[in-house]
Amino acid sequence: MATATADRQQIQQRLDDARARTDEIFALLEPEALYERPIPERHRLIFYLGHVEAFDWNLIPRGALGAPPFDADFDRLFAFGIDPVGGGLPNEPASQWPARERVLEYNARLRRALDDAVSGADLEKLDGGSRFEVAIEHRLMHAETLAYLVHQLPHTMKRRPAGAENSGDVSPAVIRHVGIPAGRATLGRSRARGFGWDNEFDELAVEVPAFAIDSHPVTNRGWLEFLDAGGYRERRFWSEADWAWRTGHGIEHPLLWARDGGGWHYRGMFDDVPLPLEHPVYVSHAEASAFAHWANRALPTEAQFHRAAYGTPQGVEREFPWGDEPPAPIRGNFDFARWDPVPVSAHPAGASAFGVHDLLGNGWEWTSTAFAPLPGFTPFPFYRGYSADFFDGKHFVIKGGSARTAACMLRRSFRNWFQPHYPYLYAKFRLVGA
Ligand code: AVJ
Ligand code: FE
Repeated sequence: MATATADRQQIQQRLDDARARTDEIFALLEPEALYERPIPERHRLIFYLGHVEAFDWNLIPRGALGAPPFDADFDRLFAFGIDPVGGGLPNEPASQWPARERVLEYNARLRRALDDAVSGADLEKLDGGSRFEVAIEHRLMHAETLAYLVHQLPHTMKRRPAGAENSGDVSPAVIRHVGIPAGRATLGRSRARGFGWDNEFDELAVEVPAFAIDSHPVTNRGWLEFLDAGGYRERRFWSEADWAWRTGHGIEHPLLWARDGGGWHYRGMFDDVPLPLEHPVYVSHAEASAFAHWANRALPTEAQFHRAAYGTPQGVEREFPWGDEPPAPIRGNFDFARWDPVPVSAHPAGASAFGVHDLLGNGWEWTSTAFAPLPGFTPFPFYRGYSADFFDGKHFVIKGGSARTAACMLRRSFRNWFQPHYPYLYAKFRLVGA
């Protein structure tokens, strides 16, 4: 009984912390910015303001405890986000969305009602607490996806929090090809190990043949070489679909690069700075694949990423690249540490047993693996489409995490995915092959 109360208090605390993370993002915005649509494939920002609350209500009080709708119209309006495949972009006018004040009021009342409803509830009814984990991690994922949406707004629409300066450059990292001997990589998660999303189950051991992988991800400096070699102009480096995307959208450089008289700049969250050459380059899967063709190498598979990150010369596998200790700031640029990347060599204490750096944090890493279920996949009965809607061969697995990824989602089994022509997320890459 006492433990149940302690568990619930701890869960309430984690929910409150997650709420503070989404509140923090909205607090950056000038009020009118809420009606902007910074990314054509996503909703206007006002949607997300209501979404993280409506989702929680639909999932917990309404979905598990028999509560009525909180506000039937808003509960439905804010229920689900979008990820259109192959066109079909939203184009409704901003005036179609409710006023900011009404959404803020819905949110404040909903949070109070939700906290009341769950305070006396039986954890059994909440699928042993899984629904809380889903609510908390769903919100934390939105704290990250909101960050890259807000990243696209002009600097004049946001207020810079204290301590958000961009990090300066350091001496160039020496990028080596690290040889990884053949061995086992354990993907996924066993059901005995506690909460994971549907796509993390079951555990799957894969024998990975020997391969070589870069010690660090590709930097802005490395990308300049590709660009200067005509990387965006040479048809032969690109697959047919990727070339159509590149030419159709007139893409000639990474999304966050801007040319400005004197040279290249990086468009940071709050300001523009001369291109930081030692930072990882953030690019789409299509651009990363073209770079790999140019270099005569390849993107790692999901299993190769695991092997390089969690394998050891002794054969045991570890929980994190650096060992089994939980994530801490010296290990990498994650858990909301910053708003922008840092040099790829900034966290030697985060290197894997094989000496591979910057694997967790500082940008997710693209793999060549299409997002698909592991054997034993079962959708959550209360959220059937979370992963299953995206097993379409049109999304690729990303691993690792960014500066805006919460520590709880740095677990080894966590899998994330995006379309290859979606350049907005904080994603870097590294190459494998001789
Ligand atoms: C798992 C990050 C790809 O943002 O589309 C949020 C997470 N799903 N609400 C996304 C998600 C539903 C999802 N990703
Ligand atoms: Fe969502």
